[in-house]
Amino acid sequence: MNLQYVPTICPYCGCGCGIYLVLKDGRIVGVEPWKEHPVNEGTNCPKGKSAYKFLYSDDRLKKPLIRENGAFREASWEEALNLVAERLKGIPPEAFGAIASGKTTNEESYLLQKFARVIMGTNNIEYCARFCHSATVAGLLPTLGSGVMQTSQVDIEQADCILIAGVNIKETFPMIARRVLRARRKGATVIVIDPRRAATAISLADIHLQLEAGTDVALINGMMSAILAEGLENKEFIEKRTAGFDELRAALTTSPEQAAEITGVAADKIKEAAVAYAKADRGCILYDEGITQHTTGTDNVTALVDLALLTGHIGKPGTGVNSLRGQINGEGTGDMGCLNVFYPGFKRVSPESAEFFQNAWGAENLPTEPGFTYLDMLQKCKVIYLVGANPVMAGPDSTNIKKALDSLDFFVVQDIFLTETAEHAHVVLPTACWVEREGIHAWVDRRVQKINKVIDPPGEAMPDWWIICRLAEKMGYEDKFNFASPAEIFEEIRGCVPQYKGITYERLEKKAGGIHWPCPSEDHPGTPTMFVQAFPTADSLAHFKAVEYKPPAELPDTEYPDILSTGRSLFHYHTGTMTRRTDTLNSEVPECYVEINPEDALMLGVRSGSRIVLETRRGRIEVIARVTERVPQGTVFVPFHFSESCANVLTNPALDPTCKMPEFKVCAVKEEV
Ligand SMILES: Nc1nc2c(c(=O)[nH]1)N[C@H]1C(S)=C(S)[C@@H](COP(=O)(O)OP(=O)(O)OC[C@H]3O[C@@H](n4cnc5c(=O)[nH]c(N)nc54)[C@H](O)[C@@H]3O)O[C@H]1N2
Ligand SMILES: Nc1nc2c(c(=O)[nH]1)N[C@H]1C(S)=C(S)[C@@H](COP(=O)(O)OP(=O)(O)OC[C@H]3O[C@@H](n4cnc5c(=O)[nH]c(N)nc54)[C@H](O)[C@@H]3O)O[C@H]1N2
Ligand code: SF4
Ligand SMILES: [Mo]
Repeated sequence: MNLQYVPTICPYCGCGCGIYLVLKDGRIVGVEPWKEHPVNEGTNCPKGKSAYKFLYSDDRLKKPLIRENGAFREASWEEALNLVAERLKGIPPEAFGAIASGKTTNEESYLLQKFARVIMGTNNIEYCARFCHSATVAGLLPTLGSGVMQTSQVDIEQADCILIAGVNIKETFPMIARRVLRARRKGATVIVIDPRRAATAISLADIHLQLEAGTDVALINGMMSAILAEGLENKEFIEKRTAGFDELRAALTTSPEQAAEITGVAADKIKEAAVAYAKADRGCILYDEGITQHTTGTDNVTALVDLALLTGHIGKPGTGVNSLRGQINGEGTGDMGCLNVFYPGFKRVSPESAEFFQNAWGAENLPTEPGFTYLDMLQKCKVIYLVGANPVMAGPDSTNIKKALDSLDFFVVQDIFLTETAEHAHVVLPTACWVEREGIHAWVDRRVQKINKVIDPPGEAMPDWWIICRLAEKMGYEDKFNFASPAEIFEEIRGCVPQYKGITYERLEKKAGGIHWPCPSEDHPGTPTMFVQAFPTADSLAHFKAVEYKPPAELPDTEYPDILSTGRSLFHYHTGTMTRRTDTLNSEVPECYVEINPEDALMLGVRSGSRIVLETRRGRIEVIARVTERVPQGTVFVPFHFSESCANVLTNPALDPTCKMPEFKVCAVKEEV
């Protein structure tokens, strides 16, 4: 027996935990802890412990598929790529769209945007960040100049007050929850803002502000009024490092009492939380989808920025307004320019950026106007090339998304499984993933780490980077996609993305836990904490921006009397393509469920385990009831991990007007038995 232990990084959430894969005769048979890895120090959540199982699923895609007479047939790479290249040639820029992935490596994401821009001439390139952190970018860029997480997750331990807004870290960022617990043991106060009493509120909160869904702006404005009333604002910080304070103060009319009326949280509790955060030496805000996934997502994020600026809790380790990007490459794919308004390195789409990349790539006529956003692309483009996303389950109002996909002239999907989305494709291309190829990713705290190739992909599956290069070749662009390895692609990235300039494969091999970008030179240690000296704005200052409370787009009425909220469970990941194929995880939560409050359950006459129908203006699904006090009366919660009873049949596609984020977290619903 030949056992090998190979270190790598977990394929799931944004924490980026180290694990050891155990190989027996070249096959992965288990996972062991990696004790020296600084993110997790040997602990892993259940997903990490069974991380490799999906790789060996019998239904991995092993050959390209071409749709013929309504059914898929297997094809050779040569035939499939020739067909795709043929169909893409001559498509006008505005008719083509590319959807990138939070799962592919930086090298692969970079190539896909280069394909869209250089070959197809369009900025129609998007990825799941539109449904995740578009509100962060829209909220943080004008105020702070950058939309990234500002402290290393490790340094959260240094905070003495942690405000957790709309993120259930105990289930979704378990290693960050571990840091919060350690900080709390050292005396930190933990405030949780969440309409649900989910695992995080139960296990970590000293103060739980259980607000009505969608009322965060009112709550935070109320907290700021309380801080000003007590004179607890950080005058020195405001004076030296910010602009616009007087305007904020003038606009701030919501008292804690008025906030209490809107949010349902007692005014005293709002004041208590505000004072605890303001008095802290290091206050740390952690937020995620409960803040961003609203028609007011941009405003919610902006209000949190105002709160951090008012108290000066920004620019030191263990402080900041920290957006938690949840995918293995949620940060990196954005860094690589897979957004309709950004070239790589967050260079905003403009004639100057186009010129910069024309020089870098030896390309001509790069697009200078923003492309369509994700949902617009699905509606307006005729041809879509989608790499590693599952919008039929992850997009709002999925019935409408299926319709849009079925009306495309040509649809190519590149995935590891025949997903709910791939079912609608004309051509499906089988890819390698995770440890079947090498490359780098950027995790939640801009932590860049490298994943090495450990095993071969199944059948004829090939890495995403290889597929994109071959396709570019067939389109006549071999010279610009002439890469023999991810290492060669990364060298090009280092040349045109300044944040990554000092990071090399060799450095990453040597340093467990990787390097935080920005890293401008090879002797630079990386940057765990942002904004220490200055903000990356035109005047180096942070800018206050007052926002006013606006209600969600669709509130309960007599026909649909309750609120539906959607989100995640510890044991599953997103649309479940990987976790539903992992026996140890799927057996914990084998099917879709709805959390319903005991009072509501009593009125309906249901118990845990009963089947109930949920209906919204978009559609109906049947699910198993979980009667629990995790949700307040009048609110039900459904995870979006399951193909049967897909939560997104129900959700409202209403968008934030600034960032086009759908309102996944609030719509009106009725329950029936
Ligand atoms: N197990 C697991 N972990 C994951 C993922 C996964 O699918 N499974 N996905 C990863 C990804 S990509 C992401 S983006 C993150 C997401 O991580 P989270 O944001 O933690 O995920 P959600 O379950 O969507 O939970 C958001 C929380 O916001 C609360 N909330 C709902 N509405 C409101 C509101 O109006 N105001 C406030 N303040 N809170 C509200 C919900 O009750 C819920 O507790 O998780 C990452 N980690
Ligand atoms: N109702 C509701 N909807 C939501 C949310 C919510 O809270 N509520 N959250 C939103 C958020 S935050 C996010 S981030 C999105 C996620 O939305 P998506 O990113 O669309 O969902 P995933 O299931 O992560 O899809 C990733 C796909 O990539 C495939 N894959 C894995 N590895 C590789 C690889 O190496 N290469 C390729 N080509 N493919 C690979 C997987 O099989 C899977 O099909 O969902 C959003 N949708
Ligand atoms: S916390 Fe995230 S990265 Fe760590 S083992 Fe769990 S899913 Fe993997
Ligand atoms: Mo996400």
